[in-house]
Amino acid sequence: MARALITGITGQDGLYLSELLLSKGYEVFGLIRGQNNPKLDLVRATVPEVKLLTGDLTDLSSLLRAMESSQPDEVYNLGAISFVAYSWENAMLTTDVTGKGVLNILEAVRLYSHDDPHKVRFYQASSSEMFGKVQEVPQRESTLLWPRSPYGVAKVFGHYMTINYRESYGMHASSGILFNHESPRRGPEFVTRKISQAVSRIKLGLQDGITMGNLDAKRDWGFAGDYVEAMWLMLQQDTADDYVISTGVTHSIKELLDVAFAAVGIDDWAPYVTQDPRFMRPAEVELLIGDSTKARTTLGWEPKVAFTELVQMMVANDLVEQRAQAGR
Ligand code: GDR
Repeated sequence: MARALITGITGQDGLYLSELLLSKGYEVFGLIRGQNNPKLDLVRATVPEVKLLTGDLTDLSSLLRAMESSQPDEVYNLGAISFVAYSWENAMLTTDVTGKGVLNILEAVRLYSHDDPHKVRFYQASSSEMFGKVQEVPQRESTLLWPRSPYGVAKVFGHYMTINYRESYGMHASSGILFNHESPRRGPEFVTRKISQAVSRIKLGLQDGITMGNLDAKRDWGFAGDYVEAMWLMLQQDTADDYVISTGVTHSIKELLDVAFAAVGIDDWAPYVTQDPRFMRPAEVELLIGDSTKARTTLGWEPKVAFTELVQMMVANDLVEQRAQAGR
């Protein structure tokens, strides 16, 4: 039975990846941070078969212990402080976790597999945020990175450190440059879920409107369930490499609002939406659109859920959730 260790088990990707690996017969271990982590119950309820280990990406000794207890064949580093807007307010913490945390886990994998650099296959969750002020459209693996946030800078560090460990130590370390990926499990601070929750509450008469930031930014949004499949495929290749994972289609926040409000029968969302500088960022990533040709040809991967279906899925889920909460 293959064994996998996942950091960031409490996030949407950690949960979807756990389900995928469990369905393939893996024994799955999840690294969980802190005392009384508020998401512990969610993980236990969603994927009860996952064995949880205590550890923190900023604490190398805890990562070494996690490696020893799980003896993994594959390590997926999904753990990060992942909310871009927050990273300006907590740049150093973001650097420690999202950046230096990658070095810590790479080092734990290297020390654990000192007798055979191929003993463990490693996946790093890199991000389209690394493209920032885009230098090429669409963005591909070779596009120059120009991050626009402390989060993006930290991800660039992790990305190159992964490549460096691959080149220096011959480790099977791959980096997935994943464009935005969403699901009903997405945290409510991210724009898709913020909108799907608000739209559902507006429809149910629980909320009057929604306050937004920049409505002109464009993102390449896919479904998280499709994207974790790409992570797994990367680690099944003979050679480690870097891959862009994206749909190749971009939409603005305004278009996101169009689809989300239309899903509850509201054609004109203008009366419900206001903007506030509070939700604007000091530097914005205006346009993301990924070219995932390499992943499609080499991994045989392709996204299955398109933008409209994704947004409708999220709104449908939130309508049920919000209705249930309101009834309580
Ligand atoms: P992003 O996701 O920063 O792309 O990073 P997010 O959903 O937070 O923002 C997307 C775009 O929406 C604009 N926006 C708003 N965003 C939020 N959160 N709230 C608002 O009210 C709002 N109004 C407009 C933003 O300015 C931005 O342009 C996500 C994260 O998951 C990262 O961890 C990951 O690496 C990348 O996707 C790929």
